[in-house]
Amino acid sequence: MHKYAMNSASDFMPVDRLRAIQNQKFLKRFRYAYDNVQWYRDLLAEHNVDPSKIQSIDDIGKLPFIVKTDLRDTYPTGMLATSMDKIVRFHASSGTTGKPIVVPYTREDIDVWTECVARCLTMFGVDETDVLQVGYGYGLFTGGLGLHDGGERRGCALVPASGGNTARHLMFIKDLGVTAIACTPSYFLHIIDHARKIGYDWKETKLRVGIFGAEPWTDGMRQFIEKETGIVAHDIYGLTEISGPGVGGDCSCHAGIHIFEDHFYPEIIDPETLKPLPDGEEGELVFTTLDKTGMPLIRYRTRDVTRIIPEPCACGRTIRRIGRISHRSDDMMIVRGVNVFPGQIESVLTSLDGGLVNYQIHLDTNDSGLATIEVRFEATPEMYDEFDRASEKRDALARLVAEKLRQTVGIGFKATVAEKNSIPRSEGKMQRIVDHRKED
Ligand code: DLL
Repeated sequence: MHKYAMNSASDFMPVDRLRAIQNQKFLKRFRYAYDNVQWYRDLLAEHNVDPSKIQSIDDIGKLPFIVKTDLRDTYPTGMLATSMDKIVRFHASSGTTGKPIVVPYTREDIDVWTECVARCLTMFGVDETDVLQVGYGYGLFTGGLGLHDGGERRGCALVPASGGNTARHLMFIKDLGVTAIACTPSYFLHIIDHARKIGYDWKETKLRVGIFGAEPWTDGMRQFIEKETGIVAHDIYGLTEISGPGVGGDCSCHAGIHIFEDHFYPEIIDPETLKPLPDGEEGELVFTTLDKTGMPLIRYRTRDVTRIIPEPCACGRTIRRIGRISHRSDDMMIVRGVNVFPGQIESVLTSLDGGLVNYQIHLDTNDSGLATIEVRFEATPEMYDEFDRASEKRDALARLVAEKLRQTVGIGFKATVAEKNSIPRSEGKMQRIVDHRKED
């Protein structure tokens, strides 16, 4: 029996009990980090924090934040809180620049993580009767092994397909009677695209659940996926620093992501003033790990932008929800003084007749030094006749999209209908923004 046997009862515990557990775990974990990580002691000294003044979780606001660059600066193991013989695995998150963030896991850390993924699967209605195909990459990325371990704990039959080889994904879904698939939403769109090309009939499969995360995606994308394939699409959230997938997920109400608060304590802060914001207000998500022994993190700034949803969920779970991650603060583009988010652009594209299209956002500067933003998107056959490239329909479609974007965002856009299959597909996380201003 695992110490953290899959225990969905924790999702439903009385709120008072949950808060008491959080308080008790927080005090223990804070003390543990202080006692075992020299870097953390130095951080508190730098901020003149007397650890004896931290007497309950209500004092958390007195503590400084830990940010991504701290983890890079202490690469590879400067925040390790235990001896190396207790570490059983490393994962790493790929930074686009500089050193990756390396996260060491103890046996207990893997156990909590696995339990949380299994709790997510329960929430998605997946159990031992299911065949789960994992299309997240296996390796340093947490997606593959995280879903794999959690799926095994839930008792599923695992198909560890990893990312890529789209034709084989489709073949196994049919031939192995796969009922649930886990991969990035952008990779699943690619799978759908391929399925269309080969005349694949989703009705001939047993697939009924999709487990999508690791990158922002919209309700429009969910509707498209569900309509196209007949499955129910669930959202799974997580980040390497905190443990990996399964920090939270959405229940069948699809009204936000339940956070496994008995292991990860969430706060929302104003990223400018760094002050905590009340439930309901949007800001940056901050986590404190309540159980981690390898690399505990107290008040870690995720850069993900969302809000805590104060209302109880109709499913009866008492663990709180956050709104879907609309974007990362790093993904916010400032164009001619206006804040622009990829999600706004995606919602315009998903509102078009004819379904969802692959797209990319290109930022540049024109000859007069003015910032420009171009949305390149591939049209579906329903949108215009792809064989008639010079058609007025194509130009009209581009004009329509540019106008809708201008109305939604409030600045002028260039919209271009791209050649079919000219926008790169991704087997993992899709890079939506290409910033040519950074190329010189
Ligand atoms: O992406 C862990 C993961 C794997 C989550 C598989 C879900 C499924 P990282 O590579 O460290 O870890 O990236 C974490 O991805 O801070 C968010 O910005 C983004 N992200 C993760 N899940 C979601 C989601 C994994 N469901 C970063 N919606 C996070 C929106 C997400 N963004």
